[in-house]
Amino acid sequence: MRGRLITLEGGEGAGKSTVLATVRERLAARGLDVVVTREPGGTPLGEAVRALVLDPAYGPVCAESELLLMFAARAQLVRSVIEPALAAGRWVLSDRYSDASYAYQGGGRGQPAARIAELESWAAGVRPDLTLLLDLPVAQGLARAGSRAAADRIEAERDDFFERVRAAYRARAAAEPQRFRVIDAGAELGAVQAAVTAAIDAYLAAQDRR
Ligand code: T5A
Repeated sequence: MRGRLITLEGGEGAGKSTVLATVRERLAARGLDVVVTREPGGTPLGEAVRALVLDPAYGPVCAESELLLMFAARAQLVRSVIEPALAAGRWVLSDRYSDASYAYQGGGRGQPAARIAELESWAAGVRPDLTLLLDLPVAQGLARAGSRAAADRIEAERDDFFERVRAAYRARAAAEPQRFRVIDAGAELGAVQAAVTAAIDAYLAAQDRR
C-alpha cells in the first residue's frame, strides 16, 4: 500500500521543527515507517540550493529565480526521496513543501498562483495527503525566530511580506479544508503539541476506517 505525505507549514518561527519530533513519534508508535525531510533541501542538490537561496550574499534575488530554485530542489527531492518512499509504503514527513511556494513566492513575492500550480504539476507531481499549518501572528513568529540566529535572506524581509505569506497560507487552508489542519501555534508549546497530536490521531483513525 502506498504511503502518505504529511507536510508541516507555517511562517517564520512557527514551530515546525519543534513539533516535527512529536509527529514522527506519533506515526512511529503506530508502526509506520517514517522518512523525515525538509524543504528546500533533503538531498545533496537540495541542500546546496538551500544554501544558495537563503544566503544574503546573493541578494537581491528576483522572484522568478527564487521560485525556480525552490522547484529545482523540490523536483530532485520528489524523485530521489519522496516518490520512492511512498511507492515502498513508507510515510514521508516534510518540514515545508509546495504550499510554501504558494505562500512565499505567491503571496509574498506576487508570483501568479497559476504559474506555481503548473510548476507543481510537472516539476513536483506529488501533492500532500495532510498538511498541518502552524499559524500564529507574524510578530510572534519573528520574535521566536529572531531570538535564535542571524536572519537568512528571506527572514530579513519586511513585516508586510510575512503578512502576505500568512494570508496566503490561511487562504490555501480555507480552500482545502479536507487536507489542511490549522493549528494555533501561538499557544504555549504543550498546547501546540496536544493539538498536533490530536490532528495526527484523527487522521490515522480516518485512514483506518478507509
Ligand atoms: N521557503 C521555503 C520559500 O520561500 N519557498 C519554499 O517553497 C520553501 C520550501 C527556509 C526558508 O525558505 C522559505 C521559507 C523560509 O524562509 P525553514 O528553514 O523551514 O525554511 O525556515 P524557517 O521558517 O525560518 O524555520 P524556522 O526554524 O525559523 O521555523 P520553525 O521550524 O517553524 O520554528 P522552530 O521550531 O525552529 O521554532 C522557533 C523557535 O521558537 C521556539 C523554539 O524553541 C525555537 O526557539 N518555539 C516556541 N516557543 C514558545 N512556544 C511555542 N509554542 C514554541 N514553538 C517553538
